[in-house]
Amino acid sequence: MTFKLPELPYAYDALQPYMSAETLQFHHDKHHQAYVDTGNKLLQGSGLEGKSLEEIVKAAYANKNQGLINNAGQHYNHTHFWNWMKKGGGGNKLPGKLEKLVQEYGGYDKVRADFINAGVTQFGSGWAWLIINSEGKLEVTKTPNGENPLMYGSQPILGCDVWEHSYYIDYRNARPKYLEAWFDNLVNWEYVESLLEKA
Ligand code: MN3
Repeated sequence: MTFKLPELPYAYDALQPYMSAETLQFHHDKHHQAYVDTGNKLLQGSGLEGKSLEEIVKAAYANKNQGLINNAGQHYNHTHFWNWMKKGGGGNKLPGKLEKLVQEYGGYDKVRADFINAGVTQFGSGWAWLIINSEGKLEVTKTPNGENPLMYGSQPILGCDVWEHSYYIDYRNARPKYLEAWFDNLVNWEYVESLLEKA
């Protein structure tokens, strides 16, 4: 495959005041575009050209191809990240399958607290995640830089970008405030549920 920058599924200003148009313009048009462009260069001659994005991400990690771990990983992460947000998102009304897994985990408040804590405690750049582990249970994890849970054999169903480029314009250094606002006001739980169907 050739990586291609997807369109945002909403207008640049749709997520205000929780994420500004300026942040989305830089984050989508500049940062994600750079991962796509660099990823396409690195894909040439890698032997992975015909594979799906998910297969490329897993193979990059297995082969210790650091360039593709970074850039294919970030292309996967951001392609989902735009869909993990929506105007009027967040809140504790969850679709059915997800609600069941959340209750098994210990409830919405525990998921929220653990997810925010994962993002706050990821040292430097990276991501906070909700994943489905190999036993089919919900788990909260975090990964550094461009890595993601696919590389470790789990299915990500929700991820939040905690690189500074995702929040510095709107929140400066206040990563906890960003994570709380993101979880409470932006998460697209229907998209999370749609990934569960595939997990
Ligand atoms: Mn990012």
